[in-house]
Amino acid sequence: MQKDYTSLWERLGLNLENHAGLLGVLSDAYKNIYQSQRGRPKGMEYFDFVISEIHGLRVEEIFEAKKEKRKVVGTFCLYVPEEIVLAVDGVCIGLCAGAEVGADEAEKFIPRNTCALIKAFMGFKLAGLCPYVELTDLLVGETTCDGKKKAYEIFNEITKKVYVMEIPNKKGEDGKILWRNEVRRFAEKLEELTGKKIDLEKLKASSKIVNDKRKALQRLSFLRSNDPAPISGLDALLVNQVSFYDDPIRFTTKVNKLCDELNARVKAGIGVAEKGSPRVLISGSPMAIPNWKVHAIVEGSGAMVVGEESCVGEKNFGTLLDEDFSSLEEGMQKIADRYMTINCACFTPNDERLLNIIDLAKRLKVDGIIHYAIQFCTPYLIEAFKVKKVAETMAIPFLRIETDYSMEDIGQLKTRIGAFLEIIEKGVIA
Ligand code: BJ8
Repeated sequence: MQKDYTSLWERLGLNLENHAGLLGVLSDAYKNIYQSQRGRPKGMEYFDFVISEIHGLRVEEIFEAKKEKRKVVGTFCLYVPEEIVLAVDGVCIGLCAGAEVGADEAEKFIPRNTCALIKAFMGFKLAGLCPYVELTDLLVGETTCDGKKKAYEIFNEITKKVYVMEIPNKKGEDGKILWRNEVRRFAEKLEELTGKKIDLEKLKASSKIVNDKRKALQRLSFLRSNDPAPISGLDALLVNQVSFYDDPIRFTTKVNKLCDELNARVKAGIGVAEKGSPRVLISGSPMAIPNWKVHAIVEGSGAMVVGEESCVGEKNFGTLLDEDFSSLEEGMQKIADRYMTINCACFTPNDERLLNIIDLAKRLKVDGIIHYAIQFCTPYLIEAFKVKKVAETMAIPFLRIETDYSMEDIGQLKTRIGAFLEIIEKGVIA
């Protein structure tokens, strides 16, 4: 029997009627997509529980943390350094959403042809459906794509708590200097917000927490290299999505426990699909909760998603922070340098992303690459052409998908993905 959180949601000013509708839709989608899978690892029970409590227990935990004077920082991009938020004893929450919610409300402020991810974070707030936004003390935006950059201006007019980090467009020495200064400025902003000073000890402790989380996610990624895959792409995607809002220490423990179980499965030759099933890498725009559409279609068609080259995936944990620093200044520098290794399509050039795709395709032994871009996401849509070339060079079948959060194109996507998997199985490159 689930706890009743109505009074908490009421205190946070949510639209209770619409919110109940949203949770109902989410719960149905989860049952259909997730709980219908066969052979799931036992360790996924924790993540099922997290989803069943998506606006419950974690919201309550953060509400309690605020009573203890901890500040809550909401983010929309992988570039925001979580280590610094934790170093001031803050709570860091990723706020990107993967559902078509509040679009009508959002379109009163931003154009219809804005990407679904931006529309969703605006829509969730405007429709009174996101308890996490209401709990935040600071919303951190960034100068990545044009859509986000401009939407944050409006989001600040609505919420009055947006702070924007400047992210360079190029990774040359000038860009790196700009970014290092931005990381320091962010640390000062958080010290001012919390009234707490960051010292070496705190930064070392928070760096370890975030690195341990990355290491656990790396373990999961490496286990997916096995054939048969010991976990479905859907389940692995969910773990990655939950990493953005769960308590980081608890999350790491649960992922490591899951990985122990997967390790045993690998040794026993147990998988979630037959050995030799087509293996697919998905690359492109991030997939926030509950954006499970493409994975569900691929795996429902008999293939396995074995990796995500995206911010909800490899870009989040692929590089560890060098924790070997002996001064605050050196620590900040190493943090800035570590985040500069994220290969977002907002950078030009962005060749490291292509090299990373080659590495991943080899390590995960993929039979096909699907490039996924959210409609109107210009950076990823354009970069897809380079990813296609990489796939051609490696003689790996490639499919480019452009979609949004609606379910209207499900039939069309099933047909295209089905045809793509046939190409893989016949060993013919289109
Ligand atoms: S580091 S990918 S999290 S910016 S989907 S809003 S790019 S139009 S999300 Fe991202 Fe940071 Fe880059 Fe990662 Fe714009 Fe594209 Fe929309 Fe996007």
